[in-house]
Amino acid sequence: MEKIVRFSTTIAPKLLDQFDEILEEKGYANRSEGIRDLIRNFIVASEWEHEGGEAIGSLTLLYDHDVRGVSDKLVELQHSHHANILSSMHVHLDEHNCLEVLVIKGEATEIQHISDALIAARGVKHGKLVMSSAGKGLG
Ligand code: NI
Repeated sequence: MEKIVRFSTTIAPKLLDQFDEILEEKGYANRSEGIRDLIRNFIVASEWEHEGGEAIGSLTLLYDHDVRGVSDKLVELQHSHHANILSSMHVHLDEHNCLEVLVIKGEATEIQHISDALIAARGVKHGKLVMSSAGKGLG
């Protein structure tokens, strides 16, 4: 296991109380764990702001398969980016609604571009990209 370091900081008591309340609500065992997650989120956000690095995103799409052409369009878009789309899962939610979750790898701007095109397709009711990390740069 990697060596860990201890550091101290100063913070207004009210801000710390608010932080502790949220940690408790979310079930964190201690402040350190919460701070580590905040720092990792900060690093991942930074990775997405800088071009060139490898990132991972998961895209959730909700669409009505009865809308003419939507299924074909989504398949066509995914095939044209097959090198970036590592995996996809399709769930038939009911008689009309489909849910797809795609795992997309590549440069952040590339993932954003692919996701935007899929979300913008006619018939897609909701789409959300979760911007994550390939993990190598995270401690
Ligand atoms: Ni379906």
